[in-house]
Amino acid sequence: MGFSTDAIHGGQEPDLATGAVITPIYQTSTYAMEELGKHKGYTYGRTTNLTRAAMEKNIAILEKGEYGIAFSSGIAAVQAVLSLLKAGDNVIVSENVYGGTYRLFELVMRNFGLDFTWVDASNVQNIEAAIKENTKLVFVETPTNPMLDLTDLQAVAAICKKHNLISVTDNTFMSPYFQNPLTFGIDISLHSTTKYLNGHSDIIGGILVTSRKELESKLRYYQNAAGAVPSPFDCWLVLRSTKTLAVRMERHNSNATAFAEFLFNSKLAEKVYYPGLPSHPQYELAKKQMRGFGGMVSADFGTHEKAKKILNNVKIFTLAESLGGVESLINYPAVMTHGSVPKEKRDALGITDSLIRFSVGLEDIEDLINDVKAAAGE
Ligand code: P1T
Repeated sequence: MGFSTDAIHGGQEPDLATGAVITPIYQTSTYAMEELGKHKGYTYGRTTNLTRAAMEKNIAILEKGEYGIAFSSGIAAVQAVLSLLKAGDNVIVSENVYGGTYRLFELVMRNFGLDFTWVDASNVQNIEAAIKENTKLVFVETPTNPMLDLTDLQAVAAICKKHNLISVTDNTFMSPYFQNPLTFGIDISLHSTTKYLNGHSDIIGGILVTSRKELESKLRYYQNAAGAVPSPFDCWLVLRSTKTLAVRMERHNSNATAFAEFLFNSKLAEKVYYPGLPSHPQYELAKKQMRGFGGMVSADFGTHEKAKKILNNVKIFTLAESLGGVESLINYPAVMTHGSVPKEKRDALGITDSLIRFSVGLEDIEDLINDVKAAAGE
């Protein structure tokens, strides 16, 4: 089936009780047993919920995987990945990831005996060179938040297979519409469903997708054991939203491409980061492993004053954390999304005091461009 057909129908059968075309919100914490030990496959809401199961299957299909395991936030999904490890294990991570992922790894999970090695994963040789005896997992975000660096997924999967490591990709920025890590041999694809999958800035959620049964069993066990599950209503909102994922992503992509070209050509910004610009150092890789370039654009405006002027004066872009919604957001990574990353590390990555990240939404592109022009005083 094509992507949109799967998005609209995948994982969703008319309701068994009534024939309702739309999967109902099974807003229940528990299920009646017919007699001791006899039930319909549903026992307790944390363990199983039909709305959640439909959403998990739907996204698994879109990611070309077998199993979806949903969590109450993207970060809870990242945490769940770490449950596959034990104290003393090492994880190799792309050095630029969402600031909350950095915070969880370095400032929380290191205290539990996990070891993290940060590498520039835009060159996969750095990953192979970093492998130690205790390395068990490789975690890459591609494109990265907020620098939009890419990692060659096929190469990462090959390295992980050779060294018997679990490979994980945070695919949040691309959504399953533009990139499917499992098709390159990656073991687990991760999403903050808060972003493009839900797309309307009204829930917090996360999901892991895998085709490896033994990983699914462990992650499913952890989902119930640790209990960071999404509510039935939130699952229903995501399920409703994936139906329009294809049309939304097409528009995010065309708007962001036009927006990045405007920033690049107008010389308003000193540097523009967008994988769809031929000037992006990994443009060829972008065309190889992604079917589009997404809706995220970052730009360095040279001075903090110029960046601040834009951040404080835009009218259509909203100054806020998050991304991937229908409305355009503007973010200042140095103190917002990446405030937990030490300044020296931020500077080395390019997350300067003059960097702005744009989540380009679905508004009319002329309005978005004019908004930034006016805010910059041009
Ligand atoms: O916010 P939450 O649903 O917990 O997702 C965490 C997360 C994981 N991975 C990536 C790539 C992300 O961007 C995020 C969350 N990011 C933001 C809130 C942000 O503004 O970048």
